[in-house]
Amino acid sequence: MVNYKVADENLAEKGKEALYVAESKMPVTADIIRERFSKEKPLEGITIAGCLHITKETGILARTLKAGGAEVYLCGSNPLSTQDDVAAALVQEGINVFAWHGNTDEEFYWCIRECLKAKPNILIDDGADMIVTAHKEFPELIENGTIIACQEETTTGVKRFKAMDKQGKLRVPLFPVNDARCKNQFDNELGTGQGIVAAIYGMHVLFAGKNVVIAGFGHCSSGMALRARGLGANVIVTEVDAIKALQAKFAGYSVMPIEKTLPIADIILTATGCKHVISPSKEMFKKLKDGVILGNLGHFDIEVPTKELYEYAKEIKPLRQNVEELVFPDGKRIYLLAKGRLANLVLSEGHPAEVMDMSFGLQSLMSEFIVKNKNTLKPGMIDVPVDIDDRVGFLKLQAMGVEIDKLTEEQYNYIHGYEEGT
Ligand code: RBV
Repeated sequence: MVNYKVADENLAEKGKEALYVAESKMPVTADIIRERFSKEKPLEGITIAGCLHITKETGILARTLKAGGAEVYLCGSNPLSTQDDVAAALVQEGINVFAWHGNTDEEFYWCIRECLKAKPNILIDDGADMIVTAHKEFPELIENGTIIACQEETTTGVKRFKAMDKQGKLRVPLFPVNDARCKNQFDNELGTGQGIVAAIYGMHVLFAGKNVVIAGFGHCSSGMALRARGLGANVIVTEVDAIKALQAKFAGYSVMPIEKTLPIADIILTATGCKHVISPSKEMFKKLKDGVILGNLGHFDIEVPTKELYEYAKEIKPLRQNVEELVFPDGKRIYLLAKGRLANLVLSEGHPAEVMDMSFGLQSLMSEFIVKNKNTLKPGMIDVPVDIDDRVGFLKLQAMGVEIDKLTEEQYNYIHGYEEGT
């Protein structure tokens, strides 16, 4: 029996088409790993719950985990990122899905709880909400060993787990899959980087000649700065980290405090993982330029102070799908993308399948790793093994038909030795 609650089961046919498109762009997850999983069934008897964006790419991951023998439960990791057609198609395939576009905070957590009620053995989270809920509301799943280990997909989630671990509150083995090279150097840099087109989808705006402020210069935001520059924008980077600020400066960007950018910014896009990148005060809001586009590509909707902007605005006009015009008391207008939520997922379809292939290839192999090593895993943060990270890299190259060199024995010894010098 499939357990589910989705928006509309009749959307399944459309969802299947979306999944079909993603299949052909995800050869590592959909072909190479799935083929082996189908034969070896490494996840037989295991229930996996994923709190992930319900997109066609996540659908491909679910298919691969199921092919490996797992019972799969899914709920959305953001109220606005669920693609209702994909959710409906997955239900038809026997994936248990609790997700619909536009659910309320209360419904969002209801969906998480429905997944946890299935007593999952592995949790794959994106943003930490499901695993934190398991700690708070389903402690027995941790105490009685039902949950073997967990996997985290995104930077913000990893940040939360590091804080939990430091305070001694993380009670499960936690693999920060986000931090693997095959994830953060591709999905974050290229996927979020290309996500700046959300501003184009939202407002059909020309980047060339615009002052585009990119808040942050980590893996995600540095990718965004590069793409914005490629479109001809005058890119200004804001940072709090000295080294990242220097990297931005030497990459040729202007660097300045966010406050100084407000009167000149045409577009402000955030991906810092922090809150209140624009300080939530009337004084700051008054500095914003008339017509500025504000968008967030970080995990939570508090980077741009959404709530305070709504409170300050005297009028909120829905303008286009998931874009609102906020009219300030002085008549100034600003354009808010995606209600301050991840514009790269809400206004477009999320990160393209080609990069999600690597992230979800890693997630698939990590679930297998957890099952194989279930008797030795201890609570706390555990890095993704380097050989699994490397393997995904090799598989991606193989799928793309790219060959690379191999070290000779002589070269290997040289690289690992110290005696040869001048
Ligand atoms: N992300 N998933 C998709 N197409 O399913 N797109 C982006 C997709 C993930 C990405 O890995 C990132 O770390 C996270 O969403 C942010 O919530």
